Amino acid sequence: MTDFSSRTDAPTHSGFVAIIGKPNVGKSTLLNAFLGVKVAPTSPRPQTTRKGVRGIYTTDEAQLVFVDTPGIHKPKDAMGKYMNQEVNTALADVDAVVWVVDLRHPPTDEDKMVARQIRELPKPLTLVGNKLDVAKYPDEAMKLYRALLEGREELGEVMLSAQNSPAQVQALRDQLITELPENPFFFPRGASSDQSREQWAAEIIREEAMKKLRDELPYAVATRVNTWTERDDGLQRIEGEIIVEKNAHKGMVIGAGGKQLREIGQAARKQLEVFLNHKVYLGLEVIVINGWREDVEALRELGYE
Ligand SMILES: Nc1nc2c(ncn2[C@@H]2O[C@H](COP(=O)(O)OP(=O)(O)OP(=O)(O)O)[C@@H](O)[C@H]2O)c(=O)[nH]1
Ligand SMILES: [Mg+2]
Repeated sequence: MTDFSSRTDAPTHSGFVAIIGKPNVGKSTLLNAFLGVKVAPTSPRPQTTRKGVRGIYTTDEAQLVFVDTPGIHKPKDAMGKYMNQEVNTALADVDAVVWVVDLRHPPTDEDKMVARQIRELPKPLTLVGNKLDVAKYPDEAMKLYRALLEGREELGEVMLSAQNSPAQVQALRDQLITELPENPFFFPRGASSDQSREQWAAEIIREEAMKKLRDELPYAVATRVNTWTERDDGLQRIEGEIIVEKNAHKGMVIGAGGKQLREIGQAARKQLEVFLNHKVYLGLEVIVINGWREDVEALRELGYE
């Protein structure tokens, strides 16, 4: 393992913390808030995150690597199985775990599934009650979530809003840093994520597609960025694909007169321009890979491996 920590002689601390929970509770929003940078896609739809993305926060002496994970759920297809597998891998690899719950509601069966997976895990665990800004009975809800971990000792606990309470999010991050083991850094100091820029841009495109599409379509879509070139004047020329699983979906994504595809492209381009601080040309094409969600080979080809 390369040691990137040779800036001072002081011992460095670093480690991995998984952010887990059922779909849609705000895990990716919390990851982005921890870092102050948009690393992961977020959307009002459950099962937005598909792959365990690492987001990296580095100080002079410490490096905290968060692993954002897909929401734990009952899988319906090969994609869903892959997603739950990503959570299991993350749980096995990390030094500590943050369990995010939605304080607006009492626990559901999915929360119970999550609790069963982590209750006896011999790793530091923090229960994060999220969406405090919109919860009517946060204390009561928190009590019910806590009860799912009965018998579990040394539980960290905090209620916050990943979206609206940066001070609490930073306090939690700083607390997690104090618990890191002594280690060299795993990533270079400047890195904010383990994704390539192409993977990151593909996720932004997928986020916008998921927000715009209806019914089953958001789940039938994958995205990929194939080429990215920079012009002399700084313009970023990005060519991407939206992959659907059957021919009939193609027109539904493109929309009448190409309107919907144009809207997805415009929204994604705007986000990319904000984060890259450059003008972006985004070319999008819709292609069909038959039944990709059920096809392990196709999943691998699309980066879900
Ligand atoms: N009001 C409010 N909304 C939030 C908060 N945190 C997240 N959300 C919203 O909750 C929705 C889901 O957020 P995500 O971060 O995508 O949730 P997730 O847990 O990563 O979801 P999956 O990847 O699908 O498992 C989005 O619409 C967010 O804007 C919060 O603190 N308050
Ligand atoms: Mg997510």
